[in-house]
This record gives sequence, C-alpha cells and structure tokens, in this order.
Amino acid sequence: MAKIEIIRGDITRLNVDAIVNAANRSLLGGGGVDGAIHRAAGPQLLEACELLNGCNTGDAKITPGFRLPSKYVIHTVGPVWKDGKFHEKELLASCYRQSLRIAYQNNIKNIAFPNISTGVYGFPKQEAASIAIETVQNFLSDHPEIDKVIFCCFDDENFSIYNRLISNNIVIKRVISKQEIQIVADLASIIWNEYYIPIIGQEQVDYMVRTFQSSEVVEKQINNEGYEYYLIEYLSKPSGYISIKLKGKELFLSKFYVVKEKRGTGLGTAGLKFVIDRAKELNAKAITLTVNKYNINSIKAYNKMGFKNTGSIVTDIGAGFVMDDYTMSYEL
Ligand code: AR6
Repeated sequence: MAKIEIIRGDITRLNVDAIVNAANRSLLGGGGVDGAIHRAAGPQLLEACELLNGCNTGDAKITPGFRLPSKYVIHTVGPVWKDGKFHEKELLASCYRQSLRIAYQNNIKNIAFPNISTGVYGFPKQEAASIAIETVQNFLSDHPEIDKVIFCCFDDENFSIYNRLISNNIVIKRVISKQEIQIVADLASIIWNEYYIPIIGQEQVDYMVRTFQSSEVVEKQINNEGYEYYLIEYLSKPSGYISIKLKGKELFLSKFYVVKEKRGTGLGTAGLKFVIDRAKELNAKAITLTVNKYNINSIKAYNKMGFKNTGSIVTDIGAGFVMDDYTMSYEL
C-alpha cells in the first residue's frame, strides 16, 4: 500500500486514527478547518482543548476525536505567513514533524493532514506543499511503523499542486541485485494476472509467469541475453517495470507494465519517456514491441503515445499456447 495518499474532501469525514487540525495558539477553536473540526467533534473537544494551555507555533498537542470518525485530533499551530523571513518554512515543517512524532508516540498508524497555514494564515500553497511532502517523506523513512499519511486537500488548487508534486515522484531504476530481480518477478505475477487472465485465461498466465518472468528467467535474461530491466517506483513503491533489448538498430521494448491501481498517475508516460531517452543513448532508430491483439487498452495507450501498427505475428510459446500479437514501432 502506498504510504502517502492525496485526497480531496472534508477532513472531518475521514475514518482514520488521527486527523490533524490547523489550529491557532489558543487551541480554543476558530474558522476554517479548525471550526469544521470543532463542530463535527462536538463541545467536548473544546473542553479537552481548554486543559492544554494553548500551543506554540510549530508544535502539536493531542486530544480524543469525540464525535469524529477519527479516534484522535492532533492540534498543530502553523505559522502566519509574512514574507518568508520569519522562520515560516521551518515552523511549517515543524508542524508536520511534531504532529507525526505525537502520532508515532501514540501508536497511530494512519493520519490525515489538512494543508496547514494555507488558508487564513496565507502561506503560499506551492511552497507549503513541497515542505509538507518532504517533511512527511523524511519522517516516514525513519518511522516505518506509520502505515499511511493522507494529504486531505479541500480546495482544487491544493489538490492539483499535491498531485503534480507527487506525480513527479517517479523513480526509474536499473535492476541489478537479486533482491530487485525478485521484486520484478513478484510484480510480473501481479500484473500479468491483472491484465492477461481476461484475455488468455489463468492456465496460460500461470505458464507464462513461470516460463518468462520467474526470478531465474529474469536473472538469465539480464546476465546472458542482453536485456536491461528497470523498476518504475512511485513514491518509493515498485509500481511497474520495463525490459528492453537492443536488436541491431531497433530497441525492442519487451516488457512495459504498470500495476492497475497506479494507472493514470503518469507512470506510463514517464516510462515511455525513459525508454525513448535510453533508445537515443543506444543510437537506436526505432523502438519496437509486440502487444496481444486482444489487449485493446494497451494498444490504445501505445497508439496514443505515438506507436504505429506495423503488422501482426503469431508466436508459439510452448505447452500448446500461442501469442497472437500486433507488432508496433515508434520512429525516433
Ligand atoms: N477539511 C479539510 N481542509 C479544510 C477544511 C475541511 N473541512 N476546511 C478548510 N480546509 P485554515 P490556517 C482547508 O484557514 O491557514 C483558523 O481560524 C483550507 O482550504 O483552516 O492554518 C484557526 O483557528 C486550507 O487549505 O488554516 C487559525 O486561527 C487549509 O484547510 C487559522 O484559521 C487551512 O486553512 C489557521 O489558519
């Protein structure tokens, strides 16, 4: 499961262990998300907050969630934006860090943040989002005990900023170690089941996974057959893979898959861009591939990316199975 999620909506509706409140130093309620949280939690929340003695900017304190679906509320106080010269950035980062620290201390597994300081307090949204994402990622890499952090965006602008920043968070890396090869094999099994069972049935999928994408086969392809494998990671999570092989002046795109749940996140486009760059580096004149004739969605996707149909081919893959494919090419 992805560690970071972006959703659009009202944070008071979320059924998570904890939601974070963008409060003020009195902790006695206010407008914006603070007002919404107090209204949804009921008057007991104010009573609990009255016992906390306020809170410094950049710090955080915890109460129960009372009538909220979430078990806890972590109240943090964001900085008021002046001009960036009053430690606003550090203080905002501190809000995210201290909130997560309290979450961790209270054994909270999933937590949702609003876009702290970007309302009444006037922090520039783009900058606030970068700080929020970076701080959360850093904390998560040291605290794997936290399962999930949700950025709950209320306004469209924040929602699209977060999506843009996170979709840039794609890493494509060469598969080298045995561990990475195993990750490819595991992904292959998931993805081929997702995509191919409706097309060719379970029996043939099992055969193909075993015969073409087991860790032993992938290892052999890399070490003895000139294939390059790449993992596509989204927010540090393996979400797809690519395999290519140079054949004369053509770069053969042997495998190019993204797990279903990650489709539409820009991984396909990023993957293709990567393949094109690699093809140019290798002085290839075209990228070629074969795609199952009945895999309509992939065919459409390749066409959209600029691949042209060049013919068809039926390949005997053993055990009485055949693959009925189109061939496609992308001129460089
Ligand atoms: N769910 C999620 N996000 C929300 C909701 C909601 N129900 N309502 C608003 N937002 P703000 P600040 C978003 O002004 O800038 C309060 O009066 C909103 O679109 O609530 O940190 C406090 O008492 C914006 O992106 O908080 C303080 O005095 C984000 O929440 C002061 O405002 C933060 O906007 C704090 O200002």
